[in-house]
Amino acid sequence: MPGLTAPSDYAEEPPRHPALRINSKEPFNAEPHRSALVSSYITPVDFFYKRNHGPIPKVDDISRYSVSISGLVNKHIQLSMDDIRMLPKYNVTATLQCAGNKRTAMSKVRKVRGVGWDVSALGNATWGGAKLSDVLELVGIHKLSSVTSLGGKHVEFVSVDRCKEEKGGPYKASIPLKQATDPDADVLLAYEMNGETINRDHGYPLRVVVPGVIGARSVKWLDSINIIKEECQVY
Ligand SMILES: Nc1nc2c(c(=O)[nH]1)N[C@H]1C(S)=C(S)[C@@H](COP(=O)(O)O)O[C@H]1N2
Ligand SMILES: [Mo]
Repeated sequence: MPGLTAPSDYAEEPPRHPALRINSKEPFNAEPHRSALVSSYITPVDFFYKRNHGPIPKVDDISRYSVSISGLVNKHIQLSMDDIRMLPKYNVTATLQCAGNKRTAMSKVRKVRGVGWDVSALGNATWGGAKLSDVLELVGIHKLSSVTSLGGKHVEFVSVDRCKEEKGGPYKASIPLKQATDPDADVLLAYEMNGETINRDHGYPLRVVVPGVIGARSVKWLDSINIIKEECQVY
């Protein structure tokens, strides 16, 4: 994995704001106090919830970083950060919410498994980056496609972080090709958050942002994109 590596322990985690309520230290899962969410329309990066499944990946050399695109598509490519920055840049203001938000309250009714979130596992940010629909055109997939000529119907995003849930395998998730190739769906490969370079906790150097669906689809530290037939089956 050129340029992007996943540490095997928590020795090199980034600094975090001390006011966050920590629900799990390793992996780091934390949310702000609810007052931080209502005090501004855009959630400041420091107070944006952090949801991780393993140690935070590191970029050793940004010039070696690239994202590969392959799978059920005729053309396979590798894109550097410069290639991605060369595409038209969009700023999309979108809310991310973890599917586990309010789990602590739900557990009072009936026991649910997972990180015990209060009510603030969500945030609203302005994400800056390239549209996935433009990126997929580089491998010959047209806008508003629901299937590729090789039978690909889903777009899978793969990272490098090691997840307990995946027996140490990398985090991944997919969305339908139709959504990925719809310019109006605003799916981004984002390198900025609130006007600044996205930080390590939120996916530096590049993350997916899929507006309108659970946060789990917005894969951080993007390593590769696969065009696949069936929706990704990971946890
Ligand atoms: N590579 C990777 N991407 C990931 C995750 C992860 O653990 N690893 N967590 C997901 C989940 S469950 C959520 S809710 C969001 C959280 O994004 P944030 O930490 O930027 O708030 O990222 C998603 N993307
Ligand atoms: Mo999540």
